[in-house]
Amino acid sequence: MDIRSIWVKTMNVKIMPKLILIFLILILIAGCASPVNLTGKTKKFSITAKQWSFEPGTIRVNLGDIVEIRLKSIDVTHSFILSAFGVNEKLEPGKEIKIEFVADKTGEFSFFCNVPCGRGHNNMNGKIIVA
Ligand SMILES: [Cu+2]
Repeated sequence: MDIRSIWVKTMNVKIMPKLILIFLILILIAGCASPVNLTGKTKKFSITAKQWSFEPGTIRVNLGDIVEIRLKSIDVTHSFILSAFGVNEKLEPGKEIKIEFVADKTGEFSFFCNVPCGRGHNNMNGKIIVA
């Protein structure tokens, strides 16, 4: 038996149990990350974008709700970015857009406009609270 095969055997004995343990822990973590229970409710909102705010600026839903939001701008082009739920919509004046997503995590998630729309653009944001 040469030195290399001894080394390979030793490493297998040392490393394999650790790899198996890591594998089992990963399976356990995956099992705990269970999907959110849906409430079966659809919460509907209408949000108006205007220089330089969203009205309403805060909306509240429950974990597991389906959230439906109708969005429109009543003056210039804005956008509605809600990254936490993969929403990125441009809001052309006068056109209504409907978005829908599942509130599948709790917390406060901000939304904002990323189209430079004038003096108050940087303060044009709001939040969704999922509890
Ligand atoms: Cu803007």
